[in-house]
Amino acid sequence: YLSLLILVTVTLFIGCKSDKNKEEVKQAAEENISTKPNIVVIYLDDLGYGDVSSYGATELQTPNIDALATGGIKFTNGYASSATCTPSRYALLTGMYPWRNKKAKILPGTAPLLISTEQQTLPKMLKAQDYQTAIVGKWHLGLGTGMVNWNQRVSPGPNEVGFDEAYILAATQDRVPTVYIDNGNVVGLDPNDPISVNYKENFKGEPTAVSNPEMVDMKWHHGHNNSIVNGIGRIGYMKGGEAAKWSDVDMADHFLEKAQNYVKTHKNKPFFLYYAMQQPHVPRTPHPRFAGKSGLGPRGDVILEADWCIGEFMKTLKEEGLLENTLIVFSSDNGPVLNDGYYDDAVEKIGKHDPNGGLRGGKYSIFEAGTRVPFITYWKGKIQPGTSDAIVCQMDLLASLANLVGTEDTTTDSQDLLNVLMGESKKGRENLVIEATGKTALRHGDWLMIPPYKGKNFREKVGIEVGNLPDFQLYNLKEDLAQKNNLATSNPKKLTEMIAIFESLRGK
Ligand code: NG6
Ligand code: CA
Repeated sequence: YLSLLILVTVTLFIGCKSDKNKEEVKQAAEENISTKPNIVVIYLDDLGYGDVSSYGATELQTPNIDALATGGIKFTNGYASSATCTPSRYALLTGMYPWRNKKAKILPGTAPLLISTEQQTLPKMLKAQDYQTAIVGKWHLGLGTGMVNWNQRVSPGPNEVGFDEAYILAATQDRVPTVYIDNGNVVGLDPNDPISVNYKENFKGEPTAVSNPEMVDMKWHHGHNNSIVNGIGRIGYMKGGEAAKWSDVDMADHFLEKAQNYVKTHKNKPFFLYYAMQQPHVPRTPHPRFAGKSGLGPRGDVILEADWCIGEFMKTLKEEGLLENTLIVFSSDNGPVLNDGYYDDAVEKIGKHDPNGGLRGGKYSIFEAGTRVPFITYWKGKIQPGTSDAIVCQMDLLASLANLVGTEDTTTDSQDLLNVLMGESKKGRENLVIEATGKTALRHGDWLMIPPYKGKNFREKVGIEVGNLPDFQLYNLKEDLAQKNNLATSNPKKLTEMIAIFESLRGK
């Protein structure tokens, strides 16, 4: 009896103790949840404010992006920093206004790394807080220090500015080199078939879209007539690297798989994943599963494809038990364009779809459609769903996420808007200077002021009004979202106030 009693007591004691341990582990896990969630930035390329059904698209359904919007905060005044890719990505990763860096403009595939290895970056800040960091997808921030040898490890690059892991396409899908780069090394490169890249002149005897139009399946409209890869004329010349060339139609699946694998293999410690998708930038090359599915041509098809990828990615987070412990930020690097250099039916099949969502301009434009983009924060169980009209900018992620993970950043232009991103406050930015191909403008409250600019207002090839007008422009965006009524002469008081703020931020 006695030994039985002892046994029971001991068992009970151990049982209690292990319960207590379990409780402690659970508590620690919960604390971890609130202080160090995983962070995923899902970033599309050229997706417009009106390209998502939760932002008003009716001709196109994006159920997976909508699930983020309806389950999280849908920002209606969310901005990229710029109306083109490189500067927006620069601001997203460094927290700095891109117009402070003269080199922050659309880069060729041979451009040196734009971010200084000394600079503060979002992944560096998170790494210092014990995060694992990775980029999968489009980089377009330059690589190396000039004269890159693509047959050796290419550096400095993403690994040297804060990413532990980097699986990237160097520039854009329409630019050479058309190969994936894994932590600096070209994937699948045959050393007997070295890669050479040149943006000024062709390699002797190599076909181009001009010399060999019969080799081209997707006709070029403007630019995009240099080297031909997979039947598509590209920007820039490339020779060699045959086995390493990517398959355009498989790119979405390829990046998705990399993103899913990263999550699966890094889930035991907090991670930051920058999932930079290539859609719907040109060339629009949907996988055959999506070709023809939108009725809007390849541009619509690749938006459906991107939405599907996001759904699959979210499934992985769920299956791995990470959904309640992951903050997701969804956005786009700049606004929409239909004809960006290829005949791909984007213009012809647009029908009633309005990628601008009622905004004026588009990609390359200082008008709203250039920089105002879908912007969503989602964190299951943590963010209460809602809509916010607070002004937020992608550049603010650095300081906001610093606060989230228990540190701060006061060295950049990034503002700590964590409580706005979490839906706990609607007090966003007071001022924001937006940029478009060298032009800047000021958003302040409901107002937008564009200073006079020389040059053509209408970019004919892409069919977009970029905002160059000889006089000051002043719009009240709350009353006039489409920027139809220039109030610069009728409201001189506001204009003077706006100019003063603009000059104090930008310098005269
Ligand atoms: C432009 C390209 C355009 C696109 C853009 C960059 C031509 C004629 N046009 O110069 O097709 O590649 O650069 O887009 O070459 S971005 O989204 O990466 O900024
Ligand atoms: Ca872009």
